[in-house]
Amino acid sequence: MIRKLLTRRTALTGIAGAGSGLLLSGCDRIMQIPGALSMLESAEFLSLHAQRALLRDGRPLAREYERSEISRNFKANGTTRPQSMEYAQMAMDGFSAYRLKVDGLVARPLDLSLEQIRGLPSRTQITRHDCVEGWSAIGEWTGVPLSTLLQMAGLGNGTQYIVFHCADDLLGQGLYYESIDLIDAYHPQTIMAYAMNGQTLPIPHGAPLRLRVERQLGYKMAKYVMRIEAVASFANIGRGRGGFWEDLGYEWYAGI
Ligand SMILES: Nc1nc2c(c(=O)[nH]1)N[C@H]1C(S)=C(S)[C@@H](COP(=O)(O)O)O[C@H]1N2
Ligand SMILES: [Mo]
Repeated sequence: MIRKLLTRRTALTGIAGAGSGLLLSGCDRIMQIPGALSMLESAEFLSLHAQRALLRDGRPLAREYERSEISRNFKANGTTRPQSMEYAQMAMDGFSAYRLKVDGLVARPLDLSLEQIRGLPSRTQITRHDCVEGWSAIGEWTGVPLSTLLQMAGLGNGTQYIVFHCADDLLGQGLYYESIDLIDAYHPQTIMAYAMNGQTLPIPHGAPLRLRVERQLGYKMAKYVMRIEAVASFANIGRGRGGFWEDLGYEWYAGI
């Protein structure tokens, strides 16, 4: 609501700048309360309010399945082992040197080991993965809710998207990446998974950490995530369409 006010205020200021001046009443008065603007612009503000507002959006959960419905063969698709030396070295040591970075428009950038990530409250869900290529598979995923990480980092006001930077270069087209909006970022089934079907996440499925964003198609679910970045716009990332496949023509919103 306040974000709307801010947007409206910007719009009103714009109109005023164009010569009106008459419309600067209600919203702008709020901005004249000493400290209001700095409070609104503070990094803590969005994490509190975005969370509340987004949790209220009423979007249903994706269907969850029974253990007995888990697919015996869950295809691994796209990259099944990143080629870089850095990744190979981390994998050889059981990812003990892995660090997840959370940065961009955040108050407290994070730099977390797998151990620290596994120590956070977790969520387990059995869901169906649908690939745009026409196959589906049911798997059990355990990980930390993305909302927990975003709360720890304190999203800055102005954040519109969360970007996931991956370790793999696919098809010689550059590093895989993806982005989602804050509604999906705070959705309770959006997790950073480190386990699949009760086992440590296998390399073909994105070890050590991969995104599950259960109301979208498979290509949104970034594997081999190294860095999570809060941004106002993804125009300057990759080729500017919000993801690896999006840059090659797929839809940014891949809802199912
Ligand atoms: N980093 C990375 N993430 C990725 C891909 C990829 O090639 N690299 N492929 C995507 C596609 S198209 C699908 S269907 C799923 C496949 O996940 P899976 O290998 O666990 O089945 O990962 C998605 N995330
Ligand atoms: Mo896919």
